Amino acid sequence: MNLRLYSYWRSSSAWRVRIALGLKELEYRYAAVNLLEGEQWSEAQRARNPTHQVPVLEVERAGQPPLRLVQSMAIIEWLDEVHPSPPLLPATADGRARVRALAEHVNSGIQPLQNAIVLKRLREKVPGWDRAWAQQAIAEGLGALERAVADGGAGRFCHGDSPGLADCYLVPQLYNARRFGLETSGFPTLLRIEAACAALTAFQAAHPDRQPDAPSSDPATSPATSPAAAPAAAGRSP
Ligand SMILES: N[C@@H](CCC(=O)N[C@@H](CS)C(=O)NCC(=O)O)C(=O)O
Repeated sequence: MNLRLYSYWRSSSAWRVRIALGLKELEYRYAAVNLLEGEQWSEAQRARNPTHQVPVLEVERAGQPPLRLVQSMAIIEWLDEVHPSPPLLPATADGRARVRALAEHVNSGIQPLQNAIVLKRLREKVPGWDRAWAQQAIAEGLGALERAVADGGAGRFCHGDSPGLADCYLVPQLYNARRFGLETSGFPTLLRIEAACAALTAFQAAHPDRQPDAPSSDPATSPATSPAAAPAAAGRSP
């Protein structure tokens, strides 16, 4: 099976999938879609994903037509079903519901309110208002997430002592908070978990600065890439 991830270095949604691929130690090719230069609006990207967004995970399997997976949640759950070890979801239905709720809290409750297209439209309507809007959405969202994570289910990570689905969503969202100039010290549980994640190779390798399309990327330490057609690459960190 060959995997190719259409990604953008700073896309928090693609970053979630990069973390999951790393935790599963799956090799993949990295194909950059430059969102800043509008490459998402190409016909090729529309064919991959009708919403034009990243991430898209392309799966090639012998004797089967290529599979294109979209939406980080669906992609990560697919990875977890097809490559169950290590599991990214808990063994119990109760645990899975908790972890999915935490991840959804970011996926549908925070990130869509601060993504680039929403902020662009806000800027067009009320010039200069987009940053304050994003700050408020993230601050309120992370405040609720802090309370939800600290409900007793957290261990070293969002759920217990192994990294999982919710951690894939938490770490990129904290990065986005800082991008928008938000003070994060009011979220001590989230910061403690972020520090535990940062110690893991999978999270380090998935960081935006380590991606081949990052402006300061070091080719020696990032997966190989090319726009849309990449040579060999590895989700595993070096
Ligand atoms: N719910 C989607 C969100 C995907 C999303 O918002 N992708 C953004 C980047 S983080 C994107 O491709 N934006 C296109 C643009 O900015 O024009 C997912 O989890 O995959």
